[in-house]
Amino acid sequence: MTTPSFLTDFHRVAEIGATPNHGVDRQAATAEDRETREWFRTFAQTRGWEVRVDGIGNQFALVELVPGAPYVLLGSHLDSQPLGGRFDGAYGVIAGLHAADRIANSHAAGDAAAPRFNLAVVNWFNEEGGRFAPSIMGSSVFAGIMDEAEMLEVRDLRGVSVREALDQIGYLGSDARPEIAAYAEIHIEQGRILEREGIPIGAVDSSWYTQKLDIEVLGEQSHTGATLMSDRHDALLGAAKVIQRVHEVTDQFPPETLVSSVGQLTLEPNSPIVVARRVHLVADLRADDEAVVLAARDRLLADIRLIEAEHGLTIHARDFDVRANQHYPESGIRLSEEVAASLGLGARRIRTMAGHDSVAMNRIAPTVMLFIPSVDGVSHCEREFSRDEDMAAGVDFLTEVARRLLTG
Ligand code: HGY
Ligand code: MN
Ligand code: MN
Ligand code: MN
Repeated sequence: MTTPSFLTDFHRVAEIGATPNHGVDRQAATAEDRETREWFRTFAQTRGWEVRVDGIGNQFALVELVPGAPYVLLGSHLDSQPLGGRFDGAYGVIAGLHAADRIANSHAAGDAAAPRFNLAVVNWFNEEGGRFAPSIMGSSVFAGIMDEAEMLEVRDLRGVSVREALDQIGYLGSDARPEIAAYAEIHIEQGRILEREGIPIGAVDSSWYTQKLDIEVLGEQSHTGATLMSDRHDALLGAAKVIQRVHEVTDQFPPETLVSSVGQLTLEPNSPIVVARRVHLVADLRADDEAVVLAARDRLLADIRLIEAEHGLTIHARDFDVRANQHYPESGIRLSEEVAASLGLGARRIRTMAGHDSVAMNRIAPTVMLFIPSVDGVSHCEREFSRDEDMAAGVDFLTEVARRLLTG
């Protein structure tokens, strides 16, 4: 049973940055992001929990159960994609807060097994990477995978740095980071497997290899009417051919073994009668097998050289946001399977093609990653949806996982 307040809180947070078709737009360090952070802080402080903000804007709620002990950390991210879904990330943060609330209450009532650790909930900064690249930024800095000073200087397309943006919303913190004993994250699957098989819980065992290619196409600005075709060096035409090649290279691999898209493109000067001088685009390449991504990237780079020569362009391509395959610890998966049995909930092992903060945390602490079903498997869009009963079952599940991690 989950207290109705979980669903009330979930729907309350979904109103922050709400978009016309039931999505949200709460990009990192925007006013909408600040508003969810205020909600998170109020939830914790009304329960007497300590709240901290670290140097990259990660926000923590700390529930002290064993003075001086490390923390079992629950959480996910409240930032979203532009025109994103209201479940991605937010579900895991609100579920974490409610799991912590239930555990804190049972400890206060004296009817809980003696814990070895404290409990905390985190709202990671900039998991999505839509405004500031790379993604999974806050948890990667926390895990020591990315450098804090370097990430604070990353700038968005308008030239605003992470440092400036966090400062503007009052979340450029300096609090000490809690010591972590274990990490557990629950998230929507963002795929079709659990829904198709009618299984309420996924125990994530591995994540796909992913990387992005940051591509800059440089041509020559000219008049779309007065310039002879033989004199044109059209950056947008070159970019269009690069995008086409991304898909053609992907199609050279067995179906669904490699996934790719170009989702972001900026154009200069972007005028109807001016031949573009510069296009910036980002390609996202993912596969279960790292060798497939690397082979696809190499084919693409070779094709880019041909496009350069054919149109008299200069094209720069840079790997970034590279995330190696991750395998989650067997101990965590077995714990999830035991919890599923104790709650009478169906569960199955599942891989993730999407990246998550747990990919970073898995590098520094025993990590449990859990999924609930996504309706139609869609995400990163306003149509993203998960059912109340699946969300409620997930909160129950996460609470029981946290209880067991606390007694270690
Ligand atoms: O990269 C991802 O898949 C995540 O949504 N940031
Ligand atoms: Mn997410
Ligand atoms: Mn996402
Ligand atoms: Mn003119």
